[in-house]
Amino acid sequence: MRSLKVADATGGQDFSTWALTRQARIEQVLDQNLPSANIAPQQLHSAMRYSALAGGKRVRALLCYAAAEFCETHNIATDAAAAAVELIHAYSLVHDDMPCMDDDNLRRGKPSCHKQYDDATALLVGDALQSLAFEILSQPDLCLQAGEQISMLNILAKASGSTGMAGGQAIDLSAVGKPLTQTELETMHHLKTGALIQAAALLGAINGSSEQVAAVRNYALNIGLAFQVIDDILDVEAVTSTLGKTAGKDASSNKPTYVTLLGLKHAKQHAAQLYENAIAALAPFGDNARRLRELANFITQRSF
Ligand code: GRG
Repeated sequence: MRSLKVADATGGQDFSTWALTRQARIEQVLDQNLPSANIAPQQLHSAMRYSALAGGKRVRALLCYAAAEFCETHNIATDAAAAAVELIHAYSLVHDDMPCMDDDNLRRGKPSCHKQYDDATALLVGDALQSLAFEILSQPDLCLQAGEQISMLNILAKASGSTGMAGGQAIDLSAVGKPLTQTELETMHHLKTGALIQAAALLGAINGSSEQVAAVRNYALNIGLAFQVIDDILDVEAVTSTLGKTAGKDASSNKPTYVTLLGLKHAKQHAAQLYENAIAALAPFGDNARRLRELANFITQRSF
């Protein structure tokens, strides 16, 4: 896995070490929860593991862990929440790459799921990863109050569904070749990318005070959008080998993006403003919010 390189200016455990530890942890949690490829149906289980393991920056899991540490409540339920969000994310990438959606052959530096296996398997992989996410988060032994656990399930379900990620994807598919206003583009990305990013942070903050939860919500709203603006910029500026997915895909698919709408310079300014908004939301919390700030920095400075 590629490491997240961000200089540590404040002493203590640097961000890279913090992130690598948690990336290794989420990899282990996912590995333990995904069915073995030796169990029938072997091909489906093999394809689920292929799509969900050993790849990706694990930004959503890191957000979940950082928010839990911010609220000083990191526990077994945080691992379950982080895994559930990463599984929903993995499912969305598998389906997004299929010929009926974005039709991409490369994901995380490897052939996308439907290329490595076939379309029917990829469809089932997405379905099964989504179900597994909810299975993990609904386990009865997570040491949570029932109401709290239902709230977590509700957060994840809403963020994934037609008024969240799936709805954003529907708007995205219907927007190809059409000019969108900045407000329309923002609504689409709040749903498609932002909703799950916000859910990741809110699940981590499930035991936080109302002030902490409000700050995390505001932070994640801004950083979720910043994530997408940077994604649009990288699609133009980065190369396929660095991204691990096809660069220049937005332009070749005639998709409206922040770069086509605002131009590269203003898209970068917009990302910087969203980063500032995210940091401002954490202002009252001093060093307790350090990891959230560092993650905001990573998300907006990343090169892949
Ligand atoms: C199919 C319901 C459904 C939804 C798909 C998330 C999504 C919606 C499509 C992915 C297309 C895309 C490239 C969106 C841009 C933002 C994004 C989610 C990028 C990929 O996330 P990263 O960079 O990926 O966190 P890794 O591989 O690091 O996990």
